Amino acid sequence: MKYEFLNDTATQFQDRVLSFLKIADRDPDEYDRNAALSALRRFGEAFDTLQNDRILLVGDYDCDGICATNILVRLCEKRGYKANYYIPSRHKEGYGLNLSIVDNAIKYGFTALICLDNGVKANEAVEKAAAHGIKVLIIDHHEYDELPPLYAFLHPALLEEGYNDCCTAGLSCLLYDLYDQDPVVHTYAGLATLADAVTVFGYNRRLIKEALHNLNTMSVEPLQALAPSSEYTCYDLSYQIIPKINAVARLENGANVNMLVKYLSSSGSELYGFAKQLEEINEQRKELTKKMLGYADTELTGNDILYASDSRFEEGLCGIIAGRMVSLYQKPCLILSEKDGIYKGSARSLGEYPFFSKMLPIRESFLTLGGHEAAFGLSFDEEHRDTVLRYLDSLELDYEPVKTCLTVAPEELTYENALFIAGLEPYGTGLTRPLFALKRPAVLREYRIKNRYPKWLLPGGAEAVYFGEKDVSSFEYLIGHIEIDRYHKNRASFLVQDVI
Ligand SMILES: [Mn+2]
Repeated sequence: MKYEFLNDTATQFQDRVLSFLKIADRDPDEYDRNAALSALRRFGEAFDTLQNDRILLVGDYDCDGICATNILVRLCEKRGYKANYYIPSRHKEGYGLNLSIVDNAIKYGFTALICLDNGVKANEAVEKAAAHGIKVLIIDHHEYDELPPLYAFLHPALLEEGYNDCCTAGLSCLLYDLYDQDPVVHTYAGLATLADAVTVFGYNRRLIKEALHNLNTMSVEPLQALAPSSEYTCYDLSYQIIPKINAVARLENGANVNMLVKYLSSSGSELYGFAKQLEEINEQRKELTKKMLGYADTELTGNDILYASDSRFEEGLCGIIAGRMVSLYQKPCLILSEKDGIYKGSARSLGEYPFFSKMLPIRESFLTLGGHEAAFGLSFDEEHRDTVLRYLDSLELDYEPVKTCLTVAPEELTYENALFIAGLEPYGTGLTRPLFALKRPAVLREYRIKNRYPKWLLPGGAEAVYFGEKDVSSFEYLIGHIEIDRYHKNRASFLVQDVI
């Protein structure tokens, strides 16, 4: 990893951070609370006409899709609508609305379909439903080209600035708000906003903050049961709650994802039964991830692009494994699970390397190919295996990632500055936690955590800790984040990410 330093010691620390994050003159919380949102209102008017319909909500199996479906279930209940929901199985059916769901909707007499977090790519299924007189409504934030005529359509691209990067649960929350305010709905929308890695500005930022506030001040049991905490932060959502929700669809033999929609509306002993099950599924997911990391590490091959293919890879975990391999080897990576002559894989890029675009010259070789530069999925059959792998071997990584960091002096590692950095949360897409470079400081004392990881006590009282594997006997800079010390609440701590 290459680093670039921003050195501007003349400016005061906090101003330096604001300009480094490019929010010196842009308030990330700012958005127009009174925006007209006419696309939302039009959708609401169409939704108002469904009182005599039999509605089928078709969601997606990830956290955003599940939360959006739960929000629509709540809204339909509130309005007295007759609605059922269905989340297709990732393994048996794949993502989104398909022809067999439409056939069943026709068979069982549904008269309206609302696709949540899917639908903009399901033209054939949508057209079939419409041809049978079913009203099709879509709430989705995935990119789309051309759409067949729809009964109603809600997409962030149709909304004003500050709202135009909402995830599906965020859009569903806006719809719910047209009728009533419910903090639980806002909490789920905030959770999904973080889970879907949409930008953390404007309305998205408000939702994430509301979610944290609600979790800290009221009962939102289905989430609190997954991660008990006395003070919820984004960390709890991203690393404790969201993975447990997403784990269900990742495992082929986990559980039916539809249970999650119900879980988010459950209470009492039913809730704790579900929560226990989610806990177990997540443990299984972790166990399997560990095994797969082992396989990947021994089987990884390739030149500048790394890849591994194995029948023991669980399809739903390939993305996680690819991501870990990228950070380990600093090269783009593709992990393929092989089953009955079909290869299904998840790819993760390195930094800004346009991995997805590099696949386009051989797109004819793929059965499916979809996603974006940083992360995408693909599949191909045995017949195209050699073409694809040889093509990967031929690619050159004509790119080296550079991370920019702000230099910081040891005396600036104060509690006040750590509080300031924490006060700018939530960090995420578009506003990444600032990275600092600390020139090798004078050290008062060095300890080892678990006899292994170094911890340095610095003259100002702050501590620096490093959980990495690099040799620390000689280095020039510590690269890392400034945080509030988790154990001594009135101290700053420097969480080292790299030593150079
Ligand atoms: Mn989504």
